[in-house]
Amino acid sequence: QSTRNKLIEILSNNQETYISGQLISERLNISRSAIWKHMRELEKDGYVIEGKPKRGYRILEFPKKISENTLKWGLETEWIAKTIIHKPETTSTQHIAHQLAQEGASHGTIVIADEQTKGKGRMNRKWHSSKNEGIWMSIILRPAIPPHKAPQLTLLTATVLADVIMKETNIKPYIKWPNDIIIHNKKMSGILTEMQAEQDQVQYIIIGIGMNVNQDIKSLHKEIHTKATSLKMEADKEFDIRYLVQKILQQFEKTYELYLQKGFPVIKTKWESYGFRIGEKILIKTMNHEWKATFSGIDHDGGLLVRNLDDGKMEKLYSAEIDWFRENS
Ligand code: BTX
Repeated sequence: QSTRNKLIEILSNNQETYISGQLISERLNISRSAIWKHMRELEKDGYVIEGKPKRGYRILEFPKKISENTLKWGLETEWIAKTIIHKPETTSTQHIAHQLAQEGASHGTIVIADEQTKGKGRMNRKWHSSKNEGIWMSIILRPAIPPHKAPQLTLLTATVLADVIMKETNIKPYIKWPNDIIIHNKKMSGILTEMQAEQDQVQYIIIGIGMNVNQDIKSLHKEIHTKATSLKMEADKEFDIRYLVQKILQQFEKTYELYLQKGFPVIKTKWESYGFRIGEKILIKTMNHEWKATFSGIDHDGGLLVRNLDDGKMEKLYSAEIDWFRENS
């Protein structure tokens, strides 16, 4: 751990009181003038530090910038994000998370980037992840659930994101099965769940969360101009990404605990309260098939329930793309 990080840690642990230069100097084994230089460096990075003669130093404000330290400041979680890997730029946080998970990273480890150069969506689609304008984060989980239940965690995550968006913006988001968060018919957020499993046991699951936060219509990539939106575009103000990440992590931990205790039904109810176009006609696409049906909701295990328009039969699907007819939109 660098001197700088140790210094931030000492200051963070003393939020209410001043900590004397003397004490810092002893703990870090550096001179008083070195401390003073470190403090100036921290201020350049956006920390607001108060220094009082005879009393010492304390942090008044953390920078809005994302870093391991700023994310941990004030984060109220028991197990999630105890380990944070932050990258200013990376190909995909999913890549890094897979590597870390294979090397044994613990349950709750998160990987977060300011920018992704090869952000990915499902089925090798691209996920545009512009610099400092969104949340590009992967969560490593080691849940004691059978592999077939993994998709439930995607639905769970969608309710977490929807809850946070609703709370912070007062705008009601919708969830498009299985993994899109939609506002005013445009995609605001996507979830990519990837799993490593052996027969009956999940080794690890990586939940990738992408959320557009501070993009303007101009900074949205031209490929998604017409079909994507951001929190800023919807709410007409900038959001503090660090704060939002903390809210998501806290809500995720709470919801995950609830899910382990009570099972999927609680998630299902919540999901359906945000469920997009339940009761309406939808177009369903699988690898080699396309048909029309009525969207009836999700089943107790998270499967998509649809009533076939041709024969009226109820069907349950676990992987498919859904869309709607032009006449509905
Ligand atoms: P998806 O396959 O449902 O959506 C991908 C599609 O969404 C693209 O084909 C494109 O049309 C559209 N799209 C691409 N970028 C954006 C964007 N920024 N906003 C809105 N629409 C977009 C969704 O896959 C899952 C996305 C997960 C992204 C996270 S970010 C952290 C983690 N790392 C990583 O590489 N992926 C995940």
